[in-house]
Amino acid sequence: QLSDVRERHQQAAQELLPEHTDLYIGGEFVAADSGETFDTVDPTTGDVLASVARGDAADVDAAVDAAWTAFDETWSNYSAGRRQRVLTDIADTIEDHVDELARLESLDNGKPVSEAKIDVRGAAEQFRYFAGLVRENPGETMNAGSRYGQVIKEPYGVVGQVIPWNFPLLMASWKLAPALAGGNCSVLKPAEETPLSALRFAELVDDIVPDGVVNIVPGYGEEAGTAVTGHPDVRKVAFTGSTAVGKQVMKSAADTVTDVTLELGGKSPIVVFPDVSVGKAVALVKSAIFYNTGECCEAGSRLFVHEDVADDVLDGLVAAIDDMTIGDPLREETDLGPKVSAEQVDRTLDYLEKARDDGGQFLAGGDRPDDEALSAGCYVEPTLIEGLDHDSDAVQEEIFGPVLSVFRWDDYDEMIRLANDVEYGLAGGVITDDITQANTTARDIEAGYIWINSYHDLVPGLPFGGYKQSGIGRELGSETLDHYQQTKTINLSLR
Ligand code: TXE
Repeated sequence: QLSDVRERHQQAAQELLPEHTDLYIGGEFVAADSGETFDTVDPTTGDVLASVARGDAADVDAAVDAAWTAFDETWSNYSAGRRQRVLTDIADTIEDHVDELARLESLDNGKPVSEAKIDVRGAAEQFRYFAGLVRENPGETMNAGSRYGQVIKEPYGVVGQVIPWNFPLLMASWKLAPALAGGNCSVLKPAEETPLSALRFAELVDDIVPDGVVNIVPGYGEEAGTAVTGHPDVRKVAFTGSTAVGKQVMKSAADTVTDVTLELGGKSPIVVFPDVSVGKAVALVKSAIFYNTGECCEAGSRLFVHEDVADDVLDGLVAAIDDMTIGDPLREETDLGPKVSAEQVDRTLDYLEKARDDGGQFLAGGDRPDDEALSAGCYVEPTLIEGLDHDSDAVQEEIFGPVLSVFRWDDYDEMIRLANDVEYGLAGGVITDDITQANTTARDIEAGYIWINSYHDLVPGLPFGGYKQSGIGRELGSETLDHYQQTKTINLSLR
């Protein structure tokens, strides 16, 4: 019943909403300079969850100032050990609030709470991993003839970070942990669809993090986002979002020759070989595309299944879709929640319409679910489409929804040619028990991250990022620290 869902969400909102929905600048919660706010909406019910301060360029200026003050007066004077302690304390605090943060994330984003818990634990892990790297920053020394060289790493000072709505707290942690570990202060803009977990995070770490080291400025992309990424006093920009906006961010950074890392869209292939059990293939493909309602940059959204097992795998997928619990994301048993916004639903449905026009056959889904309890929410059915040309829009472009395009193959070289025939190169999946084949295919796919016999399994320590138009730079690995530090060479003459 929709009325039950509404009641559950209203109660949860009362319990979970952060006390402060203002900007977090210099350790204080403050209204936007303009006094404006914007609404963040619960995608399950369509109800407004909260009005949040709408930051713009004036607020970003204030946040950048606060961040430089914190850098100059506090953070740059902290020893590595003290910084490490801050990151560890953040990790502990997040872990102490897993359930609360997961439910808040689920309210604001619509993701199933079981998946939100994985995000929140992942956020804590991220801070813990980079806490470990804080002290491993040895630099180099060199005897270079008549000179003695020191190569040291220094922080940029203030970095600007803009994140999307699909993994709000996790993305904040992917950005903040390496920035802080590298010795920087941050101005972070959460997505306008999902500002709440970042604000709750600010409340939780307020006593741990020195004032101004972390600043959170919610707002719209064209107002607060451009102000962060184009700010002349921001020395490094990190952006996660659409490829279209990533290109704009890169262009605006050119004006100030600011270092940029980008984590952008994807259209990742997942390849099934005929040797594997159908059950294993179905479980992995299902997770690759439907996890987080398909709102994953790495989602396995193009399935290449070998002809010999194709019928069985597709039948298995249709049955697995039938078994999925689509519903209230706050319930533990829910497998698929709503998409983040009505705009995202329209975008997905537009692609489904195009796929229909292009002759796609829908093996499952293809519309909003026909269910009264879901009628107010941003739901889209899990969808399987076969028979599309590989160059059709629904196959080439990132849909970012629960939509899988299916291709059968028996010619390996042709399959690899198609797998690589997109402008993206973020990730890929290979499902086979033949280890040699798996490694060969992993090398043949043009992408920054390949899973063999798993998917979405991201861990701190293993770098994640894209080839081609999926991005520049890496997150999660130790090399991320390099993106947040600059190299200084000191050449001492011994003459
Ligand atoms: O993304 P945007 P949207 C893809 C996905 C999705 C599509 C559109 O295909 O359907 O993008 O989503 C901020 N300068 N991804 O419109 O606009 C914005 O406020 C600076 C993939 O939500 O890229 C938000 O904080 N910032 C992706 C963030 O950028 C700007 C995750 C992302 O929003 C800005 C999200 C500007 N000019 C969407 N314009 C992934 N890689 O995981 C917007 N923003």
